[in-house]
Amino acid sequence: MSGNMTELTKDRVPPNQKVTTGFPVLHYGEVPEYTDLAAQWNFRIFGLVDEEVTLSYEQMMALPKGSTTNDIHCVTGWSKLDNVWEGIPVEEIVKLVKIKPEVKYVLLHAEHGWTANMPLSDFLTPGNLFAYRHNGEDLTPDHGWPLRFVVPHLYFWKSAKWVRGIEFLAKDKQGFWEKNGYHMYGDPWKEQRFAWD
Ligand SMILES: Nc1nc2c(c(=O)[nH]1)N[C@H]1C(S)=C(S)[C@@H](COP(=O)(O)O)O[C@H]1N2
Ligand SMILES: [Mo]
Repeated sequence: MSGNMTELTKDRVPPNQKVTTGFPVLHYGEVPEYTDLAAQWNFRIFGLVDEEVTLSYEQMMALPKGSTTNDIHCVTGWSKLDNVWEGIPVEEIVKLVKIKPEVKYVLLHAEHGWTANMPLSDFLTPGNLFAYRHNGEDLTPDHGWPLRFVVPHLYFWKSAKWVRGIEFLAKDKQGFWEKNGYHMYGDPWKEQRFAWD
């Protein structure tokens, strides 16, 4: 049985990744603490849009819900298979603004000024989600509560924890890890770990 399992999972694990059953915590900086989300939290959709939108936590949670399943691949070498995420599908958020035709990239903004970039088409990929639950439980603060982005097909560093906004851009702009040497795109199947890969 476990032999079969190995065969089955082999195709799901990109080169030089090891499967873990734990859920490692990885980020730069402090885990944000909130005592009152109504007062301390909002979500801003801005950049090259006709009219920018700011949502309260309550407005965000009132949007239609969805779920997605992914295999996490962290650039540091661990993979965690079969994660079920519940949250707000990316298309429900994008509906709230009119994106200008020249938009080609997105920069996600998280707490403490942390950012992550990706092409617009990767941001809009069906299955991407602004998540608040993982495997049937509310996200813990360590893993990005109250809200984190999940982009299943890229290395997990693009899945911004404590996400607070979306900026639409015409030109690509490095995010936090990208400024620190990580790849601009981050395809785990092509091992795009670092800028020079
Ligand atoms: N805001 C923020 N989001 C972040 C990071 C970060 O430093 N800050 N690190 C990224 C990295 S490198 C990884 S591997 C995942 C880790 O998510 P986890 O701690 O839930 O496993 O979060 C990503 N999202
Ligand atoms: Mo990572």
